[in-house]
Amino acid sequence: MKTSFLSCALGAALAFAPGLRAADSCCSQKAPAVAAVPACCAAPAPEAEAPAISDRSIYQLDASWSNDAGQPVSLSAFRGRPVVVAMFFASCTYACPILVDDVKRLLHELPAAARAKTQVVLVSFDSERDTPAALHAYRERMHLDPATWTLLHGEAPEVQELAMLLGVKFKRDARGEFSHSNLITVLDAEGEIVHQRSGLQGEVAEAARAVSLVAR
Ligand SMILES: [Cu+2]
Repeated sequence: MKTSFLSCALGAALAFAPGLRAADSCCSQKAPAVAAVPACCAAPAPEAEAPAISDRSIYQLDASWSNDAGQPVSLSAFRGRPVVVAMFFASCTYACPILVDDVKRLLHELPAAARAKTQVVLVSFDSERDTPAALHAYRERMHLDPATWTLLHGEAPEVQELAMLLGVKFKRDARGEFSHSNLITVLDAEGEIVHQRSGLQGEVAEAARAVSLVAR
């Protein structure tokens, strides 16, 4: 499933790619046929920039997250590889451990080469309790290999925004627990949604196929 969700303004801004800029004023007039290159134009051209992030990509979010080592992480750091994203909270005793297990099964179904390229990003709903230290304890408890799994803490507005873009619904109850969707999302190398799997347990083959296609 692909979803177009970011604002037209962002899309419009991206239309003005750096490569399409008018030449600098000092270079825009027609030079005399035999004139030397003006000093302002003699410098080597800057290195080609990475292509602009598409308006369908969640990597347009410029929010800053913290990983379970307390280091700042932006989602666009995962650009260039298949990414499996799920939202969860560490003190969940029912659905989230099953969801994490589903992602483990998905990874297990991947060919080794695809698995080596794939990153799993778990983002917590629980901005209050899921500090980097709490996420680190969760990593240990659930045996989540740091080479593959990134656990992210964010502030409530960023968590809301990401949940909205992924189509994840969540609600905190009076006891501080969350009821939530159980959604595994596969992102392509550009951060666009290529597959979503809803529910717990059951088949993960289709999601694994989607990851494998991105990993090619
Ligand atoms: Cu849960």
